[in-house]
Amino acid sequence: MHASKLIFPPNFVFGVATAAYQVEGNIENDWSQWERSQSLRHFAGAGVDHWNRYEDDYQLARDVGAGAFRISLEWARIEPERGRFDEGMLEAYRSRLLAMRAAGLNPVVTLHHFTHPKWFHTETPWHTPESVAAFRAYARACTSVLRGLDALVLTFNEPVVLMLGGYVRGVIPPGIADPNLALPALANMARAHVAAREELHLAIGPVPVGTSQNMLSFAADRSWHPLDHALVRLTDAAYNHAFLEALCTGTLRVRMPGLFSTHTEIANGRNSLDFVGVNYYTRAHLRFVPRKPFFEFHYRDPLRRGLTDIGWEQYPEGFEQTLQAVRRYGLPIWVTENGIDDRRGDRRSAYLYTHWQALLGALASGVDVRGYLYWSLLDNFEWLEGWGPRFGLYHVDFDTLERTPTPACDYFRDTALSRVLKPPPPSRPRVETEAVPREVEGAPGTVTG
Ligand code: IFM
Repeated sequence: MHASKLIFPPNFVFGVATAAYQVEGNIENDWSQWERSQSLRHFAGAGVDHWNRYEDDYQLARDVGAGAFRISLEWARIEPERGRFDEGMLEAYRSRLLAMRAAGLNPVVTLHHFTHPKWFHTETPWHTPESVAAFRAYARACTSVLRGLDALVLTFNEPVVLMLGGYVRGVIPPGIADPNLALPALANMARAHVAAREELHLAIGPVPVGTSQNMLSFAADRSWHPLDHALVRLTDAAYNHAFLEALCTGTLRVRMPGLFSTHTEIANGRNSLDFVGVNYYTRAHLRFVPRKPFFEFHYRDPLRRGLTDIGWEQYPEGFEQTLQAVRRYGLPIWVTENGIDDRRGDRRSAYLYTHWQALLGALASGVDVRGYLYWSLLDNFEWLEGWGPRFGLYHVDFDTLERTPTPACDYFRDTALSRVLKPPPPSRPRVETEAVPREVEGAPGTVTG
């Protein structure tokens, strides 16, 4: 292997990612309301008490050589009633971020990671224009948290996943299953990004503002079938690129024949991204079927690498292809999520190795990737999958909340500090729970089930 494919650039940033509702604990928002109203089997409840243990968790991140830490601000904590901003909460988030900086971690801050205040879906839902003003006001309030912190800011995490889960399948809040409202909702999220960026730039200067895009590698389920290939092209454009393109060109273009299509102007959307956040996990196989929604979605394991515990293919080749594809935007790229759910804790280092190889391949061919944030620092609440999946570099005992390093912690630290990619030592299982790999059908992203 060429030397540059073994060594990370000196300024390359290794870090870890989290999101408020998945770790903080005791948040009252649209999702907690949804858990109760739908009688879901899983409740986020006390989370993993990151709210109280944040300083220890920053130290855990430092212990694995991380130089950046991604959190999200919980809108419901900051604006529990429409128009009433909780100053104490804004100060609490600010002092957390100052502590993060003091611990030697660069803050990466998401303003919106799937959840909303309880009032949002009844008063200003995403498919109405009022949503944009509501998000603008929230972002304006957040400027007092972010001032002078030199943070990277992500307006939205995975807006397309939210649109599909919340507005097409109706399995997550707001629980609407109406494709006619889905694209207006997505267009307003694009407008809300623009509005939030304007507020941030106005109040605190040219802070870099991006979004995190869930990006899947897609393959034709039947390599000989032209309609499966057509589906791959259309879905790649709609799922992976339409939102990013809207923020680069100023037009949201989506075309999924028979399902939905739009060509919508996003005022001031052109050049409204400062960097692209890529969340990459896996590959999906698409198969055309002659009835709505005209496709089936499968996770398969043709290369016999073993599906992950929740049934995703390990496909690092798709990571490199994804990074290459994002190059088209001519913007710096941050990997804002990548990781594996690994209950036994013996596959994570190998997953990291193969995905870092892919990342180095992209870097060596000139793709401008600035950093890599592992999802996640800690085992956490995985939305509709609840407490089953374990993505954490640190294992969390959900009864005692004790954090224990998985074998991948040493490997992560060695690589982050040396910047040299070496194969990991073989990992022994951390715990003896056996997970049975399976083939899974469904829709993208665990948040949609
Ligand atoms: O846990 C989620 C995260 O909230 C968004 N991206 C995918 C992760 C793993 O499913």
